[in-house]
Amino acid sequence: MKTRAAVAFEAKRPLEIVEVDLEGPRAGEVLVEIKATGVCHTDAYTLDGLDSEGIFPSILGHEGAGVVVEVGPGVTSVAVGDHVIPLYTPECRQCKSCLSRKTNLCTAIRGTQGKGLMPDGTSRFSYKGQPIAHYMGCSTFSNYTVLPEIAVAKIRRDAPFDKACYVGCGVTTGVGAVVNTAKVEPGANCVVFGLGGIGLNVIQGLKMVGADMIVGVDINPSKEEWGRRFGMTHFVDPRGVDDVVAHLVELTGGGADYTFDCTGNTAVMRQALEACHRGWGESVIIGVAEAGREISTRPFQLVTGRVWRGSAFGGARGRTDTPKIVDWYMDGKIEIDPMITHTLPLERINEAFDLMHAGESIRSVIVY
Ligand code: NAD
Ligand code: AHE
Ligand code: ZN
Repeated sequence: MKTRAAVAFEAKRPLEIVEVDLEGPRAGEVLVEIKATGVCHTDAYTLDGLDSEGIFPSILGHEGAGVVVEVGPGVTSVAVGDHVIPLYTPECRQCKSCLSRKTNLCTAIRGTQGKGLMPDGTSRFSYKGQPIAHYMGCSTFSNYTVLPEIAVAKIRRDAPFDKACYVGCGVTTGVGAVVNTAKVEPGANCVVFGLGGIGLNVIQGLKMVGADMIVGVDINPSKEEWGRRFGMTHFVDPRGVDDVVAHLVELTGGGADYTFDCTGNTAVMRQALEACHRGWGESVIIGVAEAGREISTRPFQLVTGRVWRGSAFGGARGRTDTPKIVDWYMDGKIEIDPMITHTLPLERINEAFDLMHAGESIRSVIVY
């Protein structure tokens, strides 16, 4: 079939809207009509040529929601008409990682996914006879996409696609980092670095679990109002203080119980670790750093009890947890609507990247 898609032909070049060819689902795969997709900073980072796994040409996008329109042979867990969220972190429930119960990082198809291919080692997308790579196993910047059955989460039918799509990355990543990765307890003092589409979801997760102090740090002062809207209690613009770590340690009475990096900046990651309380403070890295970057700190920071950990997709097990997060939204436990600052047609997708780079959006959602 033909489908409309925004193709990344080259790094650092605007996406081009073209009709691409899409092969139908093979065994264990499903064809999904994407109804809406968010634009995450990770899409921008890959398009900007900063992703060591970036492949071109490819169809980016990994924060979508849609409807199953065809299933391949042997598919049993979803059917035509089901509403689904594509999962860049699948859940096969059979691999060593899924069975360990220690991680959400299913390894069943990670190898081919990182090469922009379906699990059988081929691409379903092509343009003028040349293959186009899939992205993060999702490619939601295409109106139709093919996904492995283990990489779709079935969600309730009354959830609006243009909001539910955000659960496909940003909401789950932020809220999940609090609930699943850090397991923040009520009364904790916390610091969130970077108040964008992810950081604000960390903040609403912290509020939900009853954190005491929720300090937001951002170089964009317009983010103060956004942070307060979702439960932030204090705001720090790092450019307004001499030493941001010392300032945060003082503010939190000796250091934070939990800090979260939602910037992808390795210098900030160091600040986030060092702003933790001696003896027990834990820092969670959520931000994705540019290819070639490394983190550093004095080992003494770890010797004296601070903990560095990371969180991918909020530690959520895709097929199990994502539908529950959609329920939280539908039941009013978490908010999504106010974070979606822009809703655009596919033809205007490049504006979504411009708005993000200008710090003018929280989340832009593309509706097909
Ligand atoms: P965003 O662009 O919406 O927000 C980033 C925020 O960080 C902005 O408000 C910006 O002003 C702020 N910022 C930038 N530099 C800063 C600095 N030096 N100090 C303080 N604040 C600073 O991006 P997003 O969509 O929220 O994504 C945030 C990061 O999380 C990105 O690196 C993205 O790739 C990553 N991410 C990771 C996962 C995961 O599973 N680990 C999932 C989604 C996104
Ligand atoms: N491809 C990059 C790594 C990118 C990365 O860390 N991705 C996060 C999700 S970001 C969503 O917006 C993730 O889930 N990582 C786990 C995984 O298996 O990719 C690189 O550095 O090569
Ligand atoms: Zn994302």
